[in-house]
Amino acid sequence: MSAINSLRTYLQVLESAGQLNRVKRPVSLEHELANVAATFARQGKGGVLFERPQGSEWPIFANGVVNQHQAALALGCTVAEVSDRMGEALLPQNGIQPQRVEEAAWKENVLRGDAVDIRKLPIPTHGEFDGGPFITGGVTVSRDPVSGRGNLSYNRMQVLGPHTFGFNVNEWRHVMQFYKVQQAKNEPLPIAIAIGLDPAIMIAAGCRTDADELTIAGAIRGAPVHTARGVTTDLDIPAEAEIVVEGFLVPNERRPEGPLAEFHGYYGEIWQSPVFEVTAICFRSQPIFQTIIPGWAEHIYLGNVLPREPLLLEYVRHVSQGVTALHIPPYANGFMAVVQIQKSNPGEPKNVCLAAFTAHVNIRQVVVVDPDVNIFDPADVLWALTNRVEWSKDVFMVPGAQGHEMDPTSDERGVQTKLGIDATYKPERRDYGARIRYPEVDLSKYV
Ligand SMILES: Cc1cc2nc3c(=O)[nH]c(=O)nc-3n(C[C@H](O)[C@H](O)[C@H](O)COP(=O)(O)O)c2cc1C
Ligand SMILES: [Mn+2]
Repeated sequence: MSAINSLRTYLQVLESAGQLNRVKRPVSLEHELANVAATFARQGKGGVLFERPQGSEWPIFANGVVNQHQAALALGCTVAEVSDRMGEALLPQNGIQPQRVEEAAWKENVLRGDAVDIRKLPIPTHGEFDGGPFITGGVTVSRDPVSGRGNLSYNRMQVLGPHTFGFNVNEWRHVMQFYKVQQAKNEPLPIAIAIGLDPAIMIAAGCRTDADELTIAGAIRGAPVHTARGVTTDLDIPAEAEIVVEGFLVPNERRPEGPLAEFHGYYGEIWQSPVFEVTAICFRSQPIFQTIIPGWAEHIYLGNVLPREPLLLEYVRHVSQGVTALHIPPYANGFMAVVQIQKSNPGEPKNVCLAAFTAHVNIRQVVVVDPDVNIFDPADVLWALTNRVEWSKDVFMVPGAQGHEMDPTSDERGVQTKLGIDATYKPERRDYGARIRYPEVDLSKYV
């Protein structure tokens, strides 16, 4: 069973691992906070707790999972085990059902009716061209009106008024399916937004499954997630959340919402989105608000890295017994995979590329490397690309293949060229002997 069962216990774990940075000086919610968090992420320094965001009594946490070290801490495993741990957590038979409890700290403070004003929440405006303040790090809790099962998802929410959000939801999402069922009856869809959560729930909410994503969170924790009934909805909401915003999606109404920094690295368009009317804001005393920097490392980790590596692993292992590790690097927005293999045949790396292309539509570039290359280090991957690829022989393309419609290199229907690169060493071409290695040492012993 994991020692982490709340945001607060996770912060302790991050702090003891040197992956929590406390920012004590006042920081503006408008762009500055996002710029600081994005810089910490880019420099590999992990989580940030803004202790004094301007105009807010509540601290704000950003960068829950922005690097492989944090992913390992969140999943309770080593850096190399992350994709296998996720694979286990995603197996339906390993799911652990949530457990309902009476008490929840967020019931300590409840604002309803005229007391509701979402503009008082410390919601940052992140990207330079974002349309305004957006909740990006809240997890949507909903329920299938037909089967009654629970559901978690991420939906960005733009502040449109004192108790109104624009609520982004793509056509093929479960939440959209539930919304349409209610809309046909002209009835609202109750939802609750849980903010300030442990990483098991954050990771589970980014996964696609037909079950309640809380069962995946349970599998990651090795224990059931406790939930409590909402105060104005009958939804089962994670009891350890710092803040809960309850309400409903209005049937048959759409309003413009956007733009926002998107996962592919550009700003999206303005969408005509459902409207979320808030009926209650609940929070524990001195709560911690949480945000995800949109279009940056955590967004990609939760949406495109952790949920997808297991399926890719399954496909590449199917064609090669020699696969030793795999990573979808967050810096490539989920469009690339790096596969490490101990090859036994010179043609094997190319088969591995083909398998990765077909495992997930988003995968456009695959780089295959040897076991001596650190797939989590972009510099080492570039080293292999530079020193082990003969470009006229080791690269192949699949033009006219299907990719993601929002991939910046594909056309409007997602048609694009996939690229496979065998960046393994070819001793049959030329013998170089050993690669230079200076083993890494613990620098704290020397400085
Ligand atoms: C940080 C983050 C933000 C996301 N924002 C949205 C969003 O605004 N709209 C949307 O439809 N999907 C968004 N997604 C993707 C879905 O939330 C996610 O794929 C989820 O699994 C969908 O669950 P569902 O099918 O159960 O509704 C986001 C994912 C992440 C990780
Ligand atoms: Mn779902």
